[in-house]
Parts: sequence; C-alpha cells; structure tokens
Amino acid sequence: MDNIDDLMADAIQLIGKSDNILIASHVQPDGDSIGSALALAIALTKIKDGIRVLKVDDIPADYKFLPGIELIGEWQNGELDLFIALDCADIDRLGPGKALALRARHLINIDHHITNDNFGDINIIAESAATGELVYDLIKRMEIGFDTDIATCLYTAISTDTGRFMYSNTSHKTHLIASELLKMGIDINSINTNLYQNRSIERTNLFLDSLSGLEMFADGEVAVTAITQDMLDINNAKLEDTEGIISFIRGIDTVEVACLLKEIARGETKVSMRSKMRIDVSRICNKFGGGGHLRAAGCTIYDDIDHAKKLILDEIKTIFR
Ligand SMILES: [Mn+2]
Repeated sequence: MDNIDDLMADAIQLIGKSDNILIASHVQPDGDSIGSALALAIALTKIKDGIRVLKVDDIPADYKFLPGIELIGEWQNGELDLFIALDCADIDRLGPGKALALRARHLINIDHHITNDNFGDINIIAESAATGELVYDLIKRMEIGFDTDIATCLYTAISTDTGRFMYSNTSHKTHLIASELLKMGIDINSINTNLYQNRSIERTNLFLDSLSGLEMFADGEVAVTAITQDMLDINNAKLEDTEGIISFIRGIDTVEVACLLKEIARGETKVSMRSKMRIDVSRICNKFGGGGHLRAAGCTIYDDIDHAKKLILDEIKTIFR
C-alpha cells in the first residue's frame, strides 16, 4: 500500500485539476462524517467554485448548527469530475450517493475504518480517531488557511467520534489537532451545548423507555436493549434519537459488551455494539456482514428484531462461554 504522504499528494493533485467536485458523508450521518464533509467543503470553496456536499440522508438536528450546512443539497445533473466519500467503510454506505460516486470520473475515499475495502481510485485509509483527523491533515497539506468555521466542523467530527475525547481511539495526535483547532478561536462552549446539552424531551422519553427494556446476560457482562418502531411512535421520536443510549448502558460497571438493536423496518434490524476493555466487537459484527472498530461496530440483520436479537446474543454468548 502507498504511504500516506503519496496518497495525500495524489489526492491534492486530483482535487487541483477537478472542476466539479461532490463531497458526501454516509447514510445515517454522524458528527464525524458531516463535520468532515463540511470542513472539506468550506476549505475547498476557498480555492474553487461549485463545491457541493451531497445530501445522502436527513441531517440529524444535532448537527444543524454547523457552519457550511447550506452547502448540503442535491446534485444538479451534469459533469462530475470528482466524488469524495468521507467516513464510508464501503461504497454502499453512500446510499443514494453510490450511483453518483460510480458515475464520477474519479473517486477519492477518505476513511478511518480498518475494514475499509478501498473502493476509491485514491484511498486515504489510516487508523485515526476520526475521519476528521485525516481531513485536518489534508487541508493542512493543501495550505488552505484554517478558519473558525472549518475548525468548528473538525472539532465536532473529532469530539463526537472519540466520545468527547474519552474512547481508546483518542491519541496524542487527537489532542494536538484539537489544540490547533482551539487556537482558531472556536467557541467550544457553544459547540458542546449544541452537541451534548440539547436533548429533546422526546429523546429523553425514548431513553427512559429503552432503559426499562434493558436485559443483562453473562453475569452482567452483556447489556442489550432494543428500540422498536412502536417505541419511536409512542415517544414521537426518530431513529437519530437513539444516540447516547448505547454508551449509557456500556457505562454500567459490570458491562463489557453493550448492544443496541434498532428496528429499521419489519425484517430489517440495525445492530450497534460497543465494548469496554477486551472484546473486539468488529469481529462479531463482521459475522453479520458489518464491521467497524475494536470497541465500536455495527451491522444490519435482515430479520425481525426479536429474531435478530436471538442471533446476535447467541454469537455474543459464545465469546463469554
Ligand atoms: Mn468516523
């Protein structure tokens, strides 16, 4: 594999000679994918016209405060020189953006998932706490000046993907980058309030509801809870309102593996898994066609939620046997 310096140089050269550039996050976007996409879009807008961020899914309310949010929209038909996918472990994560990615003359894939399958023409894949760290590196190498807007987006990307600088993916480099971003004069009180002190009552009620259905297994080492479409309806909540549940149940003292099942539709269940110290949850999720990181992974099981729960629990229990 090429080294990161060469890959970055190739990407910068390709960006330089491309006129129509479309940037995209993954479906069910999180802070890292949206923050990275907006940071890159704001930066490239300083040197080029017509930079767009493709709307591949609804933007969760948590991130609507981000600068550059108005750059997100539909792609008007026409020439597409370059598509840049951010934080996507595989091309299907682009959802409706996949067709455009395949149609574009060139495709750059920037991601920090170790399971990334290198679907781009240029693949900047490196182990880092967030895709936001890689985008920081790219913008720096392009010698585009950082401003508070870019820094706000990148800080959001990194803070959300490191669980507020708490997860084990947080490195000394993470803090160095955060330090550089703070130098730009970003308002962390405002960012943190928007990200972490802004929970709606609907989300709070869904949270309570999910905790009342909490189940423990393997002498308390495994915690599982499920969110059904009925629970969303009753609480007038959306899927994005499940944010925060899984890290809360992982916070139980005896828990090593936390698992949250979400009923996307009848016959389709999304599974999120987190671990604390020992278990590689990406391996478990891999068995169901998913992936992710050592301590945070996910997969989709095409089955009803009750049966999906049984399948995933059977798999988890083999580890604790
Ligand atoms: Mn990420």
